[in-house]
Amino acid sequence: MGLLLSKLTTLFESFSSGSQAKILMLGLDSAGKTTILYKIKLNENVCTIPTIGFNVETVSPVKGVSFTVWDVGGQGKIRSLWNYYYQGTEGLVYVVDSNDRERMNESREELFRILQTDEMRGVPVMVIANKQDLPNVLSTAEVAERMCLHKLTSRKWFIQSACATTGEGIYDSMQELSTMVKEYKKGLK
Ligand code: G3D
Ligand code: MG
Repeated sequence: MGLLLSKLTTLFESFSSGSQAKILMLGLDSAGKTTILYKIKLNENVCTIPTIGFNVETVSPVKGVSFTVWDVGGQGKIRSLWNYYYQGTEGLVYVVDSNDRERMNESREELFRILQTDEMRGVPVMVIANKQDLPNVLSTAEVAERMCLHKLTSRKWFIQSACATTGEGIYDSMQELSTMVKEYKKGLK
């Protein structure tokens, strides 16, 4: 087991503090979600459930933490199905391709649309500014600005720069997410 995975195992043990934590990881296609999922998976069971135009990837709970992943954007008719997966979510990881200037607006619109739903009220958001290894990408601060993250006032949020292919920034993002989720769960009690 690599260093990242062993650190994550320890983190996830404390993450859910003995109970479950349900995390969604969303973003436009090609943002890097599947790459991240494989970096953080602690077992071999990434399972893809294909439905028409809508592939959901899940990692069964590892140390009590489960991840559910799909591509957002497009697919008008499919959206109503998403609500089912929103229920009980305790943290959102939203992955952005820092190199995809053209779709930054679309990515922002999708994020805000997701967060508007009742099920996602107050749920903390970890934005991952991914692909920071590529030349001439938007900086993390620029991604935050283009994504209008300052408008997220009724929930905790954090932005982390990352390179999913090397794993850089992934542990830090999970640590910050863990802190936010614990705080959120305390507030629900
Ligand atoms: P998705 O699941 O959000 O759709 P993927 O995205 O994880 O499938 O990643 C899409 C492509 O981006 C993949 O390339 C993947 O290797 C690449 N990628 C993911 N993260 C990074 C990163 O941090 N830096 C760079 N340079 N590339 C990244 P392919 O070529 O396999 O389609
Ligand atoms: Mg994918």
